[in-house]
Amino acid sequence: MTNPLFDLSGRTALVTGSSRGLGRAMAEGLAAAGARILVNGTDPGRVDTAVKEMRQAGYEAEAAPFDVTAEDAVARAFAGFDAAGIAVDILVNNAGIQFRKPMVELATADWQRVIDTNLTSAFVIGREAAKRMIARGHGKIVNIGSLTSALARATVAPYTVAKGGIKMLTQAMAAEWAEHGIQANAIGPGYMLTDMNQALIENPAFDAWVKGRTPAKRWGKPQELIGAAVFLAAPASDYVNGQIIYVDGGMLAVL
Ligand code: GCO
Repeated sequence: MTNPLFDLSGRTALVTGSSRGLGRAMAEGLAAAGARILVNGTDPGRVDTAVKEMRQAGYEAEAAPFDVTAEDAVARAFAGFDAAGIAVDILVNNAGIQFRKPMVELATADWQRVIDTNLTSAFVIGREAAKRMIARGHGKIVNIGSLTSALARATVAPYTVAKGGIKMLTQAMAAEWAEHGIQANAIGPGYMLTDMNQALIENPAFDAWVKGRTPAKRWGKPQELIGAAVFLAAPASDYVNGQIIYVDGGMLAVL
């Protein structure tokens, strides 16, 4: 029997960047809790494959391919949801890229691309979702931050600034939208086993540093974000707002 506090049946979740990686893992976790998933990514083929695989697993999934950095594409996507009678009850702002380079060598265009993808998109999509959630009197927004929402690491400045911004955007969303029945919160993943981190995973020195610096002495698995994602998407978190839950093996808890 499903605990109604964690039951997402009848709810629709838009998970940006959910054709692979952390987004895909969270999308499948939300689907297993009963949600219908709008699978997003910039590559329609990859999105269609993810939808097919999720349906084969017995989940409810629809394709929602659009570029999260293109404001007109976001507007068209939400107009399409409206026209199809699809209410986005849960928004997971997960889409993100990484770009590692020392700041003195970093082109402004590369800085801007990371900020646009990892931070501004969460504002633009959050605004479109919130307009509709306010009208309905309820909604859940889960922004995906990072350890770098709290601490900086050299050579990933734009990512760090964007993820620090995600933490404060989450608090700003809570400030303006909590009274409308919207709970806006964030998840801060630790060092996770993802394609984005493959170069770090394969680097023996970095791998040793992560395992030494993390109290759990290991990298995290994408599926280990599902618990926090379902909690923040479900009725169980109806009085939680503006918070960030770090799923990091304890890294931020210790020196
Ligand atoms: C890096 C990594 C990190 C992790 C994650 C940590 O280069 O340091 O990509 O940014 O991906 O965000 O929380």
